[in-house]
Amino acid sequence: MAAPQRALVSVSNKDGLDTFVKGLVDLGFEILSTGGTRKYLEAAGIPVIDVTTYTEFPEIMDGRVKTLHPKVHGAILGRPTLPSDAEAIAEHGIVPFQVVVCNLYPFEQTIAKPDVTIPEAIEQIDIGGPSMVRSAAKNHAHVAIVTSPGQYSDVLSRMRDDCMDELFRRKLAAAAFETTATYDRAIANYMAKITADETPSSDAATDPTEAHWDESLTLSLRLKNTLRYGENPHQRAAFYVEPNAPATSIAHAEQLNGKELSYNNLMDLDAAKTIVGDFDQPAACVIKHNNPCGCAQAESLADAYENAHAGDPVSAFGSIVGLNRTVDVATAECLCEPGRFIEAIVAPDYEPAALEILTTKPKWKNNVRLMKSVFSDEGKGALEYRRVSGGLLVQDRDDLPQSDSDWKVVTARKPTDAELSDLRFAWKVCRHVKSNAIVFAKGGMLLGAGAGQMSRLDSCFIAGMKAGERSANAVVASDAFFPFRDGIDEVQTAGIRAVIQPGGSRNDPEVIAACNEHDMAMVFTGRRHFRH
Ligand code: 93A
Repeated sequence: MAAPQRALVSVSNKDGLDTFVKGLVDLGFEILSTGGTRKYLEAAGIPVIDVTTYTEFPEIMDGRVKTLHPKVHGAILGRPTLPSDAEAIAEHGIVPFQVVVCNLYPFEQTIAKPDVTIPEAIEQIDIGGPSMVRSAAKNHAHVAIVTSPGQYSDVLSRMRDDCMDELFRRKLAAAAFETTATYDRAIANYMAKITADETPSSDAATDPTEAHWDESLTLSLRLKNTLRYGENPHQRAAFYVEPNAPATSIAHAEQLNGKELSYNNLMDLDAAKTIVGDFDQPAACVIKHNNPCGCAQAESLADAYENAHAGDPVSAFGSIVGLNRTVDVATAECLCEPGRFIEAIVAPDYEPAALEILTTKPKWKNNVRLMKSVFSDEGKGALEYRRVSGGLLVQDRDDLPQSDSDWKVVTARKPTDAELSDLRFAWKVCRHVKSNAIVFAKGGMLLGAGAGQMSRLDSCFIAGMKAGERSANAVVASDAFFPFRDGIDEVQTAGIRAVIQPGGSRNDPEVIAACNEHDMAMVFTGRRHFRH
């Protein structure tokens, strides 16, 4: 008599399992299962053989060893058409599986829990599951490996129609290896993270030249959702997220109102959040095309937003707004003043009354995207990736804090207290503006930014043009050194009284002399903040 068709079923996620396994039984399969899966299937009225009955070996060590047995792996890896394998199969009482259905312990869901302990996380590292998945994927010439409930209906209909061919099994195998690779990546990331958390900070490499870079880099990203389109309507787009992305990341932001997020929204929300996240005081920024056209810090969030909007009210039309405090009613009312048009907002939270305003006003209801996102330093210092043709550029994020004590006044005149406080503000904003970046500021408010110009002098013109008459007695920040005195002369004409920049040009003496001539104060920070 021919050996029965057998399926091994061992899953953590039981979604859709009963219907699928009933389908297998109807096709004549005998089902073997591990403890929890067997109980679930029996409760659904499906006859199951416990895998321990077949192996004649019990589950031991709290289930750590359930399927790690030669009779299981022999039944998955064996090639019944190969005489030597067929001999081993017969000799050891092995009954081959034609189908393996397995999904793994929920490791990622476990580590996503805020209060998870390391032993709890370790216990959720599945060993037997990936071993079966890899065995079955390797032997896809003989075995179909099913790793996701999303595959059930396709697998079943192919079996019913008798078209479970080797090509399809190979596709299933490819998906299976993808699953185990992603799973292992998540474990490796978690282990690296908990190890780094426990490493004394003095041991941590802060200088990128001292960092240890792996010889090869595997990024495992998971599709979160497809997007309507990319930067432009003719570009396809999707949002892939890192399995271990911190809770502070834009990937974990919660949408409370509004239309579906677009590719550009996500880019700008990320930029908005990053900028206001740098401020301790209540702060707001207004983003257009990934650059701040307005940014301010103030005593209250509403004032910060008003000043950020006032920075460049014309450009603010159709903007993305970042706020670093819970949105209160006063701020909500400023946000939806008539004539203003906001695409999306990101903030740590919204007071219920503020949310009520922002989700019920005409033009706001179901329209303006309101994002709630965790603000904290977690996730700072992460790596940054940039695709170029044929490769990936990887660098530390430009978010190391810098203290004023490294700064040097290089001019005869020292900045006044008010100028110094504006210089601090301007320097914070400047690193978030595309190079060449020139930022004019006064009173904790961005007055004008020259962004993304190919010449620093052009950025100076633009910042001055945007600030207009408000630049009288304002300060300027420049993301990199002034290569010539022309930039200084230009901002002086606009009314600037103090300058902050990294310094380090061969022409520093000429630039310092220009400032002294104009009785301007200048600070060198020693750190450049290009942003391309
Ligand atoms: O603890 S394990 O690493 N050791 C094993 O031998 C083993 N065999 C299956 N994990 C093992 N599994 C996993 O158990 C499967 O990947 C599946 O996720 C889960 C199903 O267990 P149960 O049927 O008892 O709920």
